[in-house]
Amino acid sequence: MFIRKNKNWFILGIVLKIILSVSFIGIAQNQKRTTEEIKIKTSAICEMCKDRIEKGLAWEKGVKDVSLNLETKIVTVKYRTTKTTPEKIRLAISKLGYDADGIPADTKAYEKLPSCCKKGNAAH
Ligand SMILES: [Cu+2]
Repeated sequence: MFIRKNKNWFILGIVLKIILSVSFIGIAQNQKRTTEEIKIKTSAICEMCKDRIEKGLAWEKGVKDVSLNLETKIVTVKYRTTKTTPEKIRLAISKLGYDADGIPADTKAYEKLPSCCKKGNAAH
C-alpha cells in the first residue's frame, strides 16, 4: 500500500513535468509570434538620413532591428507587437524629421535637419 502510494506520486511528478514543459514550449512559440516586420516609406535622402533614422529608431521601445534602403527609401523595422505598434514607429520617424508612409515629418524636427537632408534634394 505504502509503495503504491509512492508510485502514484512518482507518476504525478512526471505528469506535472510534462505539463510544465508543454506550457514552456507554448510561451516560447508565443514570443516568436510577437515579433513582426513592417516596411515604412520614408523621405530619407543620404547616408546621414539613413544613420539618423536607424540610430533614432534603435532607441525606440520594442524595436529589434532597423534597416533603411536608400534606393527605395523604405525602412524595414522588426518590432515586438507586445511593446510597440506600427503607428508608434511611424510617429517616431516623423519626430526624427522624416515622412513615414502617410504621416508627414514633424515640422520642428524637419527644420533642424541639415539642408542637404531636406525633402526635394537629390541623393549625394
Ligand atoms: Cu541626409
